[in-house]
Amino acid sequence: MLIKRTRASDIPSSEITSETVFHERRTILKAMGLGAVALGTPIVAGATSGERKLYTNEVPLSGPVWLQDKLKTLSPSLYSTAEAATPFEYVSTYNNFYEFGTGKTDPADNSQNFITDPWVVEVAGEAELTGKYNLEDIVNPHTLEERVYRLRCVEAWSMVVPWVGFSLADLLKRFKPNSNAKYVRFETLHDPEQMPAQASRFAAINYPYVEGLRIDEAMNELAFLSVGVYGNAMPNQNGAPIRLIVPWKYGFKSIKSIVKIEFTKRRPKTTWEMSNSREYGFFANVNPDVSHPRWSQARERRLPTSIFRQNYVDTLKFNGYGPQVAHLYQGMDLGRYF
Ligand SMILES: Nc1nc2c(c(=O)[nH]1)N[C@H]1C(S)=C(S)[C@@H](COP(=O)(O)O)O[C@H]1N2
Ligand SMILES: [Mo]
Repeated sequence: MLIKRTRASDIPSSEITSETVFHERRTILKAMGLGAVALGTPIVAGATSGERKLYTNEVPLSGPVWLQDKLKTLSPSLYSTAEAATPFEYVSTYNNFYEFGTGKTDPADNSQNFITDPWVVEVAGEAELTGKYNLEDIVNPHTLEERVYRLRCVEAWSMVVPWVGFSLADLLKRFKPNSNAKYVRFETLHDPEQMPAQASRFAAINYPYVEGLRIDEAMNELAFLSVGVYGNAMPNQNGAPIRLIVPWKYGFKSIKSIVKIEFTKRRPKTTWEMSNSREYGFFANVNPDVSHPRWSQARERRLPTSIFRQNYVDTLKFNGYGPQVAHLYQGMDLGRYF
């Protein structure tokens, strides 16, 4: 269940895990010797009753020092689902990141030397402020929060992931988009020396990977830029150092390892649409009533699964985020604009 929309300022202070409590919790777990053994086990340890809980995989903080400092002030979000998160070991080993290979374990296997620091993001197009910014300058003005969101892949599997990040709208507003800014286009790094699939003549899709949102979708409170999972920096295979999360849309909209954000007049051509527009649309809203041409979208396999227990659950329209986003599509034929 998604907690009803509430202004951040309305969160009772008793529900916010203070920095001190967060530190204490890490310290307590270390003292209990849980540091190593707990790897892969989500410890949802609220320090005292009434505290909202943060997920951690209980390994030392990683990433650049400025990010480690910000991670220490991570706070929970009212937009988090109360469903249990998929264990870190699945979140970080069952991935789609075609730049590193099309197999589910390829990204984890092939991205370990991927260099994500320093990292530059270009902001371009229809806005008052544009330019190239170090990742630190992109992230620093924002408070990091944990958003536990469902992620529903178009391939009909899903996970629940405790992302770390901040509101996309809050970032976009800093650049003062003008009235021509009708869409936002995102681009992944193109670096064939680091991303082996980009060097292949038989690539499954065109690179760089491109995604886009209508400006009102991008400004929706649920659209999120993520720099980590499980209280820590983003694993390379999950799209380090910064990626998009659009929880009401199929996973392919949630573009990884972003190097460019552009405000555009026209709807951008997106990677999967270009690859096969009959099967993958621009909108890609999760919808159990609109089948993929080759399979039903009515249900999904919630990870972790095993051959003995496939763990099917019903797919929800807008992935269950209808109360926050259904108004964006009022009057639209979702079967046509899939
Ligand atoms: N650049 C890039 N972004 C991408 C992809 C990709 O192949 N390349 N795969 C997408 C798909 S299909 C899904 S389901 C999610 C998977 O995110 P995860 O591996 O962190 O679960 O990333 C999306 N973002
Ligand atoms: Mo996906």
